[in-house]
Amino acid sequence: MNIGITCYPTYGGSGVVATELGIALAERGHEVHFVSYASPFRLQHFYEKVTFHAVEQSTYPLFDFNLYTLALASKLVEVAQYQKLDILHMHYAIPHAVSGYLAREIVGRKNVKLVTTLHGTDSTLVGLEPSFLPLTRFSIQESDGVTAVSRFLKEKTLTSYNIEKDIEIIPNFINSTLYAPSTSPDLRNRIAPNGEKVLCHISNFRPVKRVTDVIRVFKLVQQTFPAKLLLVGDGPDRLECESLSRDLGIADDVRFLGKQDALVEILSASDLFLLPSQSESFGLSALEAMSCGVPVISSSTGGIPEVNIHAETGYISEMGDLDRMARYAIELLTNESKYRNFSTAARKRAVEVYDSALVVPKYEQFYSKILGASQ
Ligand code: GMT
Repeated sequence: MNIGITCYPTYGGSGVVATELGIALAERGHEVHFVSYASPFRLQHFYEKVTFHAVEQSTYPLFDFNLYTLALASKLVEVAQYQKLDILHMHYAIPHAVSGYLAREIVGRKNVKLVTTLHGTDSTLVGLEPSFLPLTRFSIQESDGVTAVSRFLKEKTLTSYNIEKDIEIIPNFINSTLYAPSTSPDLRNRIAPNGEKVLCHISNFRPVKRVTDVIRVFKLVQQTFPAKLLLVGDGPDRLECESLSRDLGIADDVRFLGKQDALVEILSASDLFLLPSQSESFGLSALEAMSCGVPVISSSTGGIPEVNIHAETGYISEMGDLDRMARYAIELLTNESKYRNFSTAARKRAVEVYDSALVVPKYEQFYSKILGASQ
């Protein structure tokens, strides 16, 4: 198949999943064309069957605003026509599904099919804002196929937009060969030279991630035994988090690492992953941690409980119940055999349920179904 993929090229779960999907599809023999304003950050190597097409954004004195949605639609038309695309696969509905809709209408419904994958806030938050709601609803309804990354997201979408649409659940996935526990003690010794426990959190530091909860839970844990906290990523809440860790007197034990590519090394040097989000359709970072054998302490929001199984791969608490999260963290980190069982179960679940070799074929089957439906 010839597949066009549009995603956000920056750090973020939807871009990661879209890029890894494109790479995996290319490795399985498909022609993949990424179309976006910049090359996806995860696309770091040369792949025979992968091409990137940049969306040019023209400036014109009359336009005080950005016309990316339209420029993307035009580029999708060009790529679909010249590369003979079968599928336009839009990741994150806003504004991609709208551009995809325009492109498909121009190229012709018989010539190319539109698939939209909902990732989270595109459907549950931003998409519901009055300025976007009619378009989000319309583009979901008008897509030839829609997938959601969790059962939670599917159900939330159907009820929020009051639509009847077949939405296929295709969960996020991981390359569990790449995301595997690595045994190098070097990094760990540098992070925790006195054998301290290491807690970790990775996100884009947006308010929905509640990174300040991570810091407060860490403070409670640290009152029981020496520990270090690794915070990976960057975003609007980072400054507040830095000053909170100073105010709580724990700044020396909290390391803000910023955006990092070496996630496997960092996760493998960690004992526990914290994800106390207010909203999370899936929680790809939790899956990355699990694949590296790191149990997860998370909130119960959204699709997280579909990924992190309570009392098996980690623990789940009500969002904001910091005492409970800290109690769970302490319980796991002070009971060696329980910890080992949780770590093994986390890795096992990542490999047996979410490995890319199991999930990528579900997208291929979905594309075939959509293409078959039109013949
Ligand atoms: O929806 C977002 O907040 C952005 C998006 C992203 O690009 O990181 O995150 C969502 O998609 C990820 C990949 O499918 C999921 O793992 C995240 O849970 C989801 N975020 C939210 O629902 C808040």
